[in-house]
Amino acid sequence: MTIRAILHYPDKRLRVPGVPVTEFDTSLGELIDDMAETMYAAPGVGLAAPQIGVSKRVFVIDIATSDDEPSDLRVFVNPEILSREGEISFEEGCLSFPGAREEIKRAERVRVRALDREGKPFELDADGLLAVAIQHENDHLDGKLMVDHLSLLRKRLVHRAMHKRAVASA
Ligand code: GNR
Ligand code: NI
Repeated sequence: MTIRAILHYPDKRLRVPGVPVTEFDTSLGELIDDMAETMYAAPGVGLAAPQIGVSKRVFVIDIATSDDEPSDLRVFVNPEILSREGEISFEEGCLSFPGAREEIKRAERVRVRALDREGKPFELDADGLLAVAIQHENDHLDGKLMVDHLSLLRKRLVHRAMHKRAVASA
């Protein structure tokens, strides 16, 4: 397993929509293992393949963040959000926007259909942080980012903060 480099906004590869997975082979398994390792190392509650420069419809989530909770890795391949209900405002972070935290409105509950790493379909009802994370990761698969949910003012502020950070670390 390998920890992969996480792309930072405004890297253009974050805007490339993922293509559906068609082969459930060992290379998909390796990608998923690398994504999980990269997510845990960051650490983050989720990671989508486009964030490591792989334009495929795959994301991983583990919302068991505290040290005493057992880890609970969930893998979503070719996910589809079937329904959304309610509204929740949540302070989100994104590994592709280091240091940024922004209040974003999402559906409070979602029903999602996806394939697991073997290509077996499953459906899941989620609420709270899991529902927020599913919507956040699903956005990444469409090249959609946190800033796309913000007002023009907040978007500019985040853009400038990320630009400054990139210049400072160059
Ligand atoms: O680590 C992450 N935390 C987080 C917090 C609130 C809402 C969404 C997230 S996802 C983020 C990891 C990430 O960037 N996934 O794409
Ligand atoms: Ni993100």
